Amino acid sequence: MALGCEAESLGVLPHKPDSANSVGEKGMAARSQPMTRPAIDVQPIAGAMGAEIHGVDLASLDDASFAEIVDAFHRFGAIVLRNQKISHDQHKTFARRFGALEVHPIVDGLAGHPEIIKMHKAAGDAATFGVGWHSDNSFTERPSLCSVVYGVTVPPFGGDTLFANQYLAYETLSAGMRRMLDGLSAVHSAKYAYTAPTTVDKYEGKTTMSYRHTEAVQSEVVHPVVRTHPDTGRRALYVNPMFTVRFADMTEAESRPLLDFLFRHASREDFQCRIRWQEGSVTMWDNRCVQHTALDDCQGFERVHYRVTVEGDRPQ
Ligand SMILES: O=C(O)CCC(=O)C(=O)O
Ligand SMILES: [Fe+2]
Repeated sequence: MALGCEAESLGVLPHKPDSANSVGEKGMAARSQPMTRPAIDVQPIAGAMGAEIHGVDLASLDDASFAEIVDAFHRFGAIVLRNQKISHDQHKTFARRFGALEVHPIVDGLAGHPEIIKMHKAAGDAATFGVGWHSDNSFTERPSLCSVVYGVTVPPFGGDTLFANQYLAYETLSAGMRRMLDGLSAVHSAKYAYTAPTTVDKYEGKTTMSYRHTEAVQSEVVHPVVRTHPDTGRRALYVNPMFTVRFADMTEAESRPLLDFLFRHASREDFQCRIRWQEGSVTMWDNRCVQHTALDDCQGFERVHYRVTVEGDRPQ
């Protein structure tokens, strides 16, 4: 497949050929049946990761097109499907093909669709959900496998989303650092990201998003610092500045210098891609090997996106 060669020469998230994952196998199967292959157009958008996809309709998606999407998802880490028009039910039906949907433990979902978060920034809002590098829901025991976000009201400029390839973040560390990190675990918590001052108090009256201050905010969970992706078999760095608070069995002060180095390294420009939204764009990313951040640079414009996340495995 031409794209596969092209993608691998770019050094982007190559798909491990011996992947044992069932969704991955469907992707491989589709490639061996050229007669039935749909006309889906996948264009890489940066050297490190990311692709833009045209020629699919998520409202009526056949299995062959889905297999192509899964294949691109594994190879590029973040993909944007342009020109979609989907209802909340169609959004959930598409995301469910990747696994069970999550109900966010802290952010309220839509009435009638608890799995869908409306990420709303009104014109003049100070708040933009998701600003700061992170991997979605890493503060939970089984963090999100992927996030599927539908852009509905998009500013004329600004409000892009940045992504960073965490396979590359791991692979570009020295052998000594990799060896040390391989043996470490880290504590993740939402306690700084979702405290009352950063949600309820700060944004009181200034955002339509609402938060539940459940015990999920204060709870802590331990994950390996380097995780193996269950589908691709590749190792990826798995610490992020929004939710990783310290190394296991160390204090926050002791952990800080090395964590700060890793956070800076993990978001290096040459590991990134940038997705510019359009109305009707559906962007999905793999939280097991990608970090992302929203950009809060569209003051004065309304921005509305709907997000669904799919439950993942316990990182290993
Ligand atoms: O709105 C964005 O650009 C991304 C927000 C975010 O972090 C997310 O949807 O998980
Ligand atoms: Fe996020």
